[in-house]
Amino acid sequence: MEIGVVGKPNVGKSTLFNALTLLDVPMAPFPFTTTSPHRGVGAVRVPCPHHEKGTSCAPGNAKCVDGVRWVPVNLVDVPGLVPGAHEGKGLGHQFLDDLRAADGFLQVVDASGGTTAEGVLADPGTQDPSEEVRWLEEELISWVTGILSKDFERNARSVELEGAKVEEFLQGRVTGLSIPPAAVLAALRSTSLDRAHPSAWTRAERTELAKHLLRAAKPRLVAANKADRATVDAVEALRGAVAPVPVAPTCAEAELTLRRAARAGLVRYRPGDAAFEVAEPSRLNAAQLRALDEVRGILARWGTTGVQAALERMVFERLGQMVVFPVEDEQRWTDSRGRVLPDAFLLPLHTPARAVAYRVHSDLGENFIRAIDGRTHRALGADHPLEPGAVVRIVSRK
Ligand SMILES: Nc1nc2c(ncn2[C@@H]2O[C@H](COP(=O)(O)OP(=O)(O)OP(=O)(O)O)[C@@H](O)[C@H]2O)c(=O)[nH]1
Ligand SMILES: [Mg+2]
Repeated sequence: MEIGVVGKPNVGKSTLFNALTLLDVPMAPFPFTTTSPHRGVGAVRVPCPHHEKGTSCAPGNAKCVDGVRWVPVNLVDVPGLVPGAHEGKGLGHQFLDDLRAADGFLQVVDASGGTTAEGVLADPGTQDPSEEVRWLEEELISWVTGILSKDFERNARSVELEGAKVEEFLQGRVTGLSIPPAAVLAALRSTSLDRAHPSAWTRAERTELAKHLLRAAKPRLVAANKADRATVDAVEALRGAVAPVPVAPTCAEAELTLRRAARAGLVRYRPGDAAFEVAEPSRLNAAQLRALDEVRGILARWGTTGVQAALERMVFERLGQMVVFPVEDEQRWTDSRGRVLPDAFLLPLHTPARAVAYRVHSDLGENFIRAIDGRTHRALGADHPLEPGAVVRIVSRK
């Protein structure tokens, strides 16, 4: 699972990325601060089932804090895109190829309307953030159209000659874009393309197909950032204008301030919290206290900074993921070394038991016999869909 953080320049993509990953990639109030993609790891929260066993857990991959598991999610921060990027404007869109593996896009916009399409600061309220949601989709479409179209006619003709299936041909074209076969079929069905004659498809028709491919396979969520400078009405207007793409207000700068202060032990704050406490006021200077006061005002107005919530909506709502806890002992919920609930994996909702086994280890998938539900102790067959929060043992040959 990987999420691409995308958008026009200077809207706060890197700030949001740094807040989520606690990395330190450059941020600045001008466009094209980021010139190449950065990868990092954020985390989403789920309740840890360890309390059901009346014991604590021993997490390997996903830390547990106060009964909450923080499950890792990969993130990619890319340079800003400008309208016309596919024609080489701004930094072009070559770097989008680093988003091939992304399962969805978190688009950061300046909800305060204070950044031009090219990322230059302007007076708040003078720019319309819904515009960038529209044209960013167009840039993504032309990127996918380009990938789809390479040597298209010649290849399409040989598909026709060989009588091969057009959906398999298309799947081959978009391998590496991590678009599942079901999405290719769904996209094809949404168009009225003549499946028997792909070589006759025009560029416009391939563009239409790319649009449906993106809609079927790459869900988007808009982070209405710089919400500290935006009005609730502006965020609502944006929501209305970009529906059905959902909008989540965020204050990336405030979240970054809080997470860094918490890491330094200056405040007590967990991402997603509606409040924080200053741990040691004497260690803070006047400027830091002022900054924290400002953050307090933002929390009072918006509830939270919205950053953690935006990531979680993306992962759970848009990408339809759930968390499963594989164990080796279904009674004690331990691995072979006696560690309680060592792993927490993100998987698509209702993933069948055997696919969960494959995710743990390909050997377990290949030699799958059955799974055992850690709560009911019932045996589950290969196709049995798992529920969010499932604790499950995989039984395999050897
Ligand atoms: N007021 C306000 N400013 C923010 C917020 N988030 C980021 N900024 C500021 O916006 C400016 C741009 O932030 P970056 O994170 O560098 O933006 P970017 O989208 O990565 O920019 P490029 O890499 O140039 O495309 C910086 O001055 C940030 O401090 C926010 O929530 N509120
Ligand atoms: Mg950046």
